[in-house]
Amino acid sequence: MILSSATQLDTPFKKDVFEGLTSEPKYLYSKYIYDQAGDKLFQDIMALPEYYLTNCELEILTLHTKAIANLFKGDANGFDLIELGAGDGKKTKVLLHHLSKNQIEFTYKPIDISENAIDGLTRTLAKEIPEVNVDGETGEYFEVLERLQNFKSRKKVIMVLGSNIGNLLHPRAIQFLTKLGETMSRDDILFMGFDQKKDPQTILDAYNDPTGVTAAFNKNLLVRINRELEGNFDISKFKHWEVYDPETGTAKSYLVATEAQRVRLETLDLDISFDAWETIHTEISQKYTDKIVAWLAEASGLRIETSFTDSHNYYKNYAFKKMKDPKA
Ligand code: AVJ
Repeated sequence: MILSSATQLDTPFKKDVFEGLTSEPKYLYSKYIYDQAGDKLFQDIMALPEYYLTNCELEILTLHTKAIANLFKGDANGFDLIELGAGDGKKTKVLLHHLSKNQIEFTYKPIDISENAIDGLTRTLAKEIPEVNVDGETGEYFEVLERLQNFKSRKKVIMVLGSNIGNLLHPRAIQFLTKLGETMSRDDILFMGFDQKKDPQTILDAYNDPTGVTAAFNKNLLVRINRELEGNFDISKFKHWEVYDPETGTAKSYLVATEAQRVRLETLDLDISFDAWETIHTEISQKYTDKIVAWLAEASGLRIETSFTDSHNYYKNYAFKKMKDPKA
């Protein structure tokens, strides 16, 4: 595993893949699943009967549209609605419809890592709810945080749906929430979805569907590496594996090598060897309780203003505000 001097790790993707596949144990970051094929596979996941998260959050936004809109709406100046990881905006549209029907003044600013997603969302919104002011942008969570500082002239609502925060281990989640809090003024709201602890079987099933959509989603990491880094992963020699720890609430995804093998990544001039049954850890999807969310909030200088849940209590959306007087 010697990197020739000619090989440049000149993009975050190259650097992260190199580091992840030369580490022990091996890992890859789940954010790299989302290229064009990955976006499509995630759409397919959201349509799976086992993947309850999307429907639960849609139910919450539908049942509580009015209360949520009232929480969001500012004074006569209106507000900016900034959504991180907007995706196809299916759930958000419920809110957007209500806000525009009630002539509440706001601008919708969807931000997503996928340019694809933003282009698609902007197009469908122009058709479906043309009254809404849309100003989309592409970018990653942590890099977008800087730009949020610029929204200070009126109330802002930062929205992160889909339990996307679940991809972060607690220390990183606190870092993320703290940074979000630093961009917030007193009346601003952070509105976030957190998937809740529940029957462990329900959670395992959601990440291990019998039709193999989730497996294909996970394996898309290898497909992408093959395409973008001239790799020769034999996808059929890796198996999707999911575990869930009901104590910590952490679901973890792996790709497991079903036999010993070598893989070459031409672009990185890198040869990687796998023992039989060696793992690549690819994703965590954290599950929460009120207690854990309250702890995360407190550690981040935020407080829970209110929360909304679905009819099964599977999922919760929390509205946070800045803590009144941190450290008092
Ligand atoms: C989009 C990160 C919330 O972790 O539930 C779905 C991604 N991974 N199935 C999740 C995902 C496997 C999803 N998030």
